[in-house]
Amino acid sequence: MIKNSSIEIRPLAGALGAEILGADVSQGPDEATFEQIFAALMEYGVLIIRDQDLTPAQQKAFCQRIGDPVPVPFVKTLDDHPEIIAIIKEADERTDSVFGGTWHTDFSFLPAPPKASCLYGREIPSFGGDTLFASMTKAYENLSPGMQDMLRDMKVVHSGKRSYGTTGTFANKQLDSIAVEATEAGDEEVLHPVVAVIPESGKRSLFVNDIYAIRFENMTEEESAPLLNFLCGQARRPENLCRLDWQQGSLAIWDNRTTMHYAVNDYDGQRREMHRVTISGEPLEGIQP
Ligand SMILES: O=C(O)CCC(=O)C(=O)O
Ligand SMILES: [Fe+2]
Repeated sequence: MIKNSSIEIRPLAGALGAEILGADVSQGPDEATFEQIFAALMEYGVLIIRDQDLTPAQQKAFCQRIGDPVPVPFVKTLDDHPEIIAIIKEADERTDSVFGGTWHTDFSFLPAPPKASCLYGREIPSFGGDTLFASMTKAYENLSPGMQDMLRDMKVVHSGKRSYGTTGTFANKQLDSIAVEATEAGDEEVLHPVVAVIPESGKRSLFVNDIYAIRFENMTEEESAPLLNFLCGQARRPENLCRLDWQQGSLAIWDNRTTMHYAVNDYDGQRREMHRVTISGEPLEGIQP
């Protein structure tokens, strides 16, 4: 039998990511094991915990130890579990983009962006369907001192408008297996620091992503695009990524303030089903003067 006290942490790549073996999440890991997992999450940014067998209630109970689930905006949740989004692609579904198939940070357009997300693999294709992650702390560290200084006091507008707004992707096109609403609330904008300071670690993280970071404060989208594209492009460099190779029963958790991610749509003909719980966070603080 797997013991909670003997977890093994194996780094997955140079920039971020670790695999956790030997944990039993269904039973609720003891406090010392939970602390080890949480410390690993802060250190590695994304964890994949292998070999779990979880009911929705067990997944939620584990997530609750990290924080309260976020009331889910725009995306339909499970009838019995309003905290859980079922991310499904059917075997006969053909789309040019899947849910999460653009580089993003979950719900970064909320005034208090989620602290973490927790995704459980219920049905995994025999190949394909990986998720890519980028380290936004390493992306920041690798910028020149001049660029870091320039970004230091800048703010960036985030909005879900390109996806969930009145003219967003989901206003025109629905996915087959996930119901998504596009509404005026989707057009709302919030301001975040470009460089967020993570309370648990003091690390600095570049808080931009390809889809929800719209423009810098007091600038137009057109003016902002070159620098936003540069910053996201630096984050997407292969050296700054890790790739989660899902297996049945894998449970991933990521720090949503220090990473962005991308669901790879390369498994047409195979069914994939995941359950996501998103965990609430605090409004982000920038670098203090
Ligand atoms: O399906 C995936 O691999 C990831 C989807 C996604 O973006 C998410 O769960 O937040
Ligand atoms: Fe996501």
